[in-house]
Amino acid sequence: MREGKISPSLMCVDVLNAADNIRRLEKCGADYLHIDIMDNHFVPNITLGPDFAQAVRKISKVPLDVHLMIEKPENFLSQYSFLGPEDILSVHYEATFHVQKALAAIRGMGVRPGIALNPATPFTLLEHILDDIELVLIMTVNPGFSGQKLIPATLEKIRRLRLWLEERGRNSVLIAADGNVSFEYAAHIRQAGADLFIAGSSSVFSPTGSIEDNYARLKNVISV
Ligand code: S6P
Ligand code: MG
Repeated sequence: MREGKISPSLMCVDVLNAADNIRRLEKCGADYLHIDIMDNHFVPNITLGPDFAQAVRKISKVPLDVHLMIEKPENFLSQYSFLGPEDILSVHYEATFHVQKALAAIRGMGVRPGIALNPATPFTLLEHILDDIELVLIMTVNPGFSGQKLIPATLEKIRRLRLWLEERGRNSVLIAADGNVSFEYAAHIRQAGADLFIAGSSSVFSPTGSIEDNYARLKNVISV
């Protein structure tokens, strides 16, 4: 199994100490920084925006993993021109009629394209866009909010997706899990075959420990 990677979700940082939190995450060895962008249309909430993502880029060299939860993302990609070849930019399959066009445009920007799937969306829909993606972000909760409960069927979805990708010779495509990736669930998600763990209020930012202790604990869980 490949090494599991951690992408702390910056939606869960202490907002008034965001720069400090980011530096601490960098010292912990964070593999990516996950940035949730919402538009109050695709999901009923608003969180971070492209300016925040660009500001993070200025203070950190950690690759960014930008998760667009916005309708018609193809119309907003130019706001992410500061991203580079190590960064991931994910759009939702459900958010556009022109998903291949959006993914090809991300590739054209020199950024790694990712596709995000809501819990009810089957991964078999990816059959004809496998050349266009480097990551599948499986939502393990319905998108929009932190602090939700994982939907158990999504664990089986990850397991089957891993096999489905293998059958198609697409092992290089990464699988990310996003939503309630707790210390407990992370072990199951790892078993199912995920590569990237989006870590929010139920792990790295859990009030039960410091960022440093929580990060080390999660790393431990996914390193078995
Ligand atoms: C949710 C968003 C996620 C959250 C993450 C928070 O719409 O895409 O990235 O930030 O789920 O983690 P937790 O542990 O609070 O669910
Ligand atoms: Mg997210």
